[in-house]
Amino acid sequence: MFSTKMKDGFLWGGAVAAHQLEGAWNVDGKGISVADVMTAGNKDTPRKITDGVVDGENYPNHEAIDFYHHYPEDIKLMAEMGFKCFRTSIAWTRIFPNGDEAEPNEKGLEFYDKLFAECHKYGIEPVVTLQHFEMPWHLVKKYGGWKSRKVIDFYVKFAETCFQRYKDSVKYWMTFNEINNQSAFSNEFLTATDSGILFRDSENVEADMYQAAHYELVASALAVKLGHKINPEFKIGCMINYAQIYANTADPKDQLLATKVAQRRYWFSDVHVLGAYNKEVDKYLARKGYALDRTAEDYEVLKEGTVDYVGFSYYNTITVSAKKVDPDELSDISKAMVKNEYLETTAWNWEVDPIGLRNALNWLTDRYHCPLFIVENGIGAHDDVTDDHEIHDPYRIDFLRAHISEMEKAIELDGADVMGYTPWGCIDLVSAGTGEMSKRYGFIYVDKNDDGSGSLKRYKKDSFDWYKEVIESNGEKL
Ligand code: BGP
Repeated sequence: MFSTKMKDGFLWGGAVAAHQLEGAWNVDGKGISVADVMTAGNKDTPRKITDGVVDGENYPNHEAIDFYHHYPEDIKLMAEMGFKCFRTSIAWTRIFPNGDEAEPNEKGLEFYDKLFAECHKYGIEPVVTLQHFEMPWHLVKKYGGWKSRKVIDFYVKFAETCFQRYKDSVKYWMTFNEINNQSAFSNEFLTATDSGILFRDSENVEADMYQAAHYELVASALAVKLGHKINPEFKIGCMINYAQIYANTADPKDQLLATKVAQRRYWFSDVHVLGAYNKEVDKYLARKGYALDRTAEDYEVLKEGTVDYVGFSYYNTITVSAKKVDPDELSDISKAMVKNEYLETTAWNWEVDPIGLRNALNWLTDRYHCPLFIVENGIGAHDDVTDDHEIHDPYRIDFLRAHISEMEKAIELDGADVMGYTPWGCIDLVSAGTGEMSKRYGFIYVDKNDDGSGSLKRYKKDSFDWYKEVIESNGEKL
C-alpha cells in the first residue's frame, strides 16, 4: 500500500473560464469576444460563429451564470468546500475591449481586483489563464486573429497590464488555454477559439494554424519573460489538452501512427517547455512547403521564455488506427481516431478512462521533467433536481474518485510531481463545446436552462460534500 495523502500545499480547487460563467458581456465597457458571437448548440448541432452579434440569435455566454454579479456568493461556497485555489481567466475584452487600444479599461481591471480580493479573504489562491477561448472579436475581424504578427504585441500588452496590476494578488498564471486543440484543425470551433481563425477567411487552414500557433508561442514566451521580471515569484505555466494516444492494435503501423499523432498534438508543449520545435514537425512543415514567418529572433525568444510548469486538462484518451490514415499521410489528427472498445462513454460520447490520467502523468513527467498541474478534469452530465432542491450525482463522484485515485498512484508509485488538481466547472456553467447549460460539471448547481430561463439560484449537489471531505483529508478520503 502507499500513502494517498498529498504533500502540504497541494492546490486542491476548481476551474472555470471567464466567458463561460461571468456573463455581463457588455457591462462596464467590456468588448465583444469570439465567445460572444457563438450561438447555442448541442451534442448533434455545432455552435455557429455569427458575423458579430446578430439580433434574434441565442448567445448563451452573454448572461452565462452571471458570476459577474454573483461572485461573492460563489467564492463563499468554494471556500466552504475548502478550496486552496480557484482557476479562472481574465476576459481580455474587459481589459482591452477591442484588443488594440492604447489604454486599458479601468472598470474591467477593477472587477478582477475585487474578485481576487474575495478569493484571498478565504485564503484561496487565484490561478489565472490569460487567453481562454475569448480573444477580442475586433482582432479576429481586423487582423485575422493570430494569423497576424501584430497580435503578439497586443497580447503582450494585455499580459503586462495584468501582471503589473495583479502582481501581488496572483502568483499562478497560464498563458493560453488548450493551445493544442487546433491540431484538429478541420473543426472551426477549435481554430476559432484557439486562434481566431475562421474558415471563411482562410485559404489554407492548416498553414494558417501553424503560423498562428507560432505567433502564440512567441507571445507566450515573451509574456513568461516579462512576468518573471515583474515578479520573480510568479509561476507561469502553459496549458494543453492532454490525451494519451493509444494505438488501436499491436500492429506496428498503428503504433507508428500513435507516435506521429503525439508529435503533432504535443509539439506545442515541446516549444513551451523545451523552447524548441520537435524535429518531426519541422520536417512536416518543410515537406508541405509551408513557408512560415519564423525568425531567428523568434527562436531565441522561445528558448528564453520557457514555462515553469505544465498545466493540462484531462478528459479522455485518443485511439488511432492506421486503417484510417497512413502514418506518412497524417495531417489533421482527428482523421486518425477510432472508438476505443474498452471504454465506456458519457452522455456526450466522451470516453471515460481514469487509468489514462496515470498514463498522462507518466508521459508528461518523462518528456518534460517539470511540475505538472491538472487544471481541468470532470464529467459533463445531466443532473436532476428534487422538489427539495437536492441533486444526487453519484456518477460525478465515481468519475472524480476514480481519476483522483489514479493521480495519487502516479504521484506515489510513479514519482510524478503534481502541484494541484482543479476539476473543471466546479460551478455549473456554459459548455464551451456545445453552448449548453444542461451539460453540467459542477459541485454547485445553477438554476439556468438551455433556453436561458431559470432563477440563477445556486444549490449544493451531493458531490459538494464529498469533495469537501476529499480536500479536508488532503486526498486520503475518497
Ligand atoms: C476544455 C475547455 C473548457 C471546458 C471543458 C469542457 O476543453 O478548456 O473551457 O469547457 O473543456 O468542455 P465542454 O464545455 O465542451 O464540455
